[in-house]
Amino acid sequence: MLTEAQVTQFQNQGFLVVDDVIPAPVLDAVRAEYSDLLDKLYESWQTEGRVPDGTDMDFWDKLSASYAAGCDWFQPMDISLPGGEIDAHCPMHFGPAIFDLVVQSRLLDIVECLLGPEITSNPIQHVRIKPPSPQLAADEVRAHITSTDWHQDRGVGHEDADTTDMVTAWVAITDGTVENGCLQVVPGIDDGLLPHCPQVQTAIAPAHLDTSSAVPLPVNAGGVVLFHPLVSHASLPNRSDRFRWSFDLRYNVTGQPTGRDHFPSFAARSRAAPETELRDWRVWRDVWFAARDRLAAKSHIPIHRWDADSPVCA
Ligand SMILES: O=C(O)CCC(=O)C(=O)O
Ligand SMILES: [Fe+2]
Repeated sequence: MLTEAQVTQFQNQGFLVVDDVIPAPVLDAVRAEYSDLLDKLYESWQTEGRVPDGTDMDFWDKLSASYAAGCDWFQPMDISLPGGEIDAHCPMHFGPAIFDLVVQSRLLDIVECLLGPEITSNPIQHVRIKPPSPQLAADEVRAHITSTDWHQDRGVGHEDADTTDMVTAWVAITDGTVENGCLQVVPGIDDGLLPHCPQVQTAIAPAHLDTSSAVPLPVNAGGVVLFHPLVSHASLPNRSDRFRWSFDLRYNVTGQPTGRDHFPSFAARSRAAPETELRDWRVWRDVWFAARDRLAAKSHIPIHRWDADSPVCA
């Protein structure tokens, strides 16, 4: 639950940091689920002779070794389809522990204070496990791996969701610190959607944002940063010697466009019709894999609306 002061802060500033939201056992279960997943990925890469022997390696060692070997763990660990062409074999991860996080009652209680009691789990959601900067490949540009450029979350969905009541919940799995690349924000809800450009990442067009008032948003593991979809934010680079791990989840008022309606969403909470809430992680997994099959057979649907040739992007 949020206090009135916290709700007011969110409404005025467009963001809010809340400590100690996710219970430790829920976090630990997510860590264990991802560790099992990486063990399996690593084993298959080792069998293919692509990575060194992992016998004495922990989770972080395996992430480092596979990244250095050019083996991609991001997409197999992500809780979404990619924005690019969708392949019928594209890996994703949906399991019981990450589902428990997405529908965590303490998290939904907070979201309910901001959106009301009819809450849909929005499909714009990602895992971000970010290596220390020196480990990054020189050509690494992915916002899920390296630092994230300035953007508004409204800008990463389709136009039909421009008036959707939505909130981003950025959940820290490791502590997020200034050193390891926590988020930063320009406080205040912008009047509207700023122009974005599909350059290295989809980011606010050059000279359309003054970042001089930007503030970093450190938060401990288990804490959550909440964002209004029109607040401008980015992440700092990871200058520490450890990985930084977060999930960004989004929720919107049920019945409104999600901004990626070709991806699956589900009722996470409904006070009016509790029987419509999704409670089984296997159904969640199955709808995503069914969406993959359906989308792989169709022509590509771009996830962003922005045009690199637009004059603001010059
Ligand atoms: O974690 C990051 O680097 C960026 C996250 C973000 O932009 C978001 O949660 O909306
Ligand atoms: Fe964002």
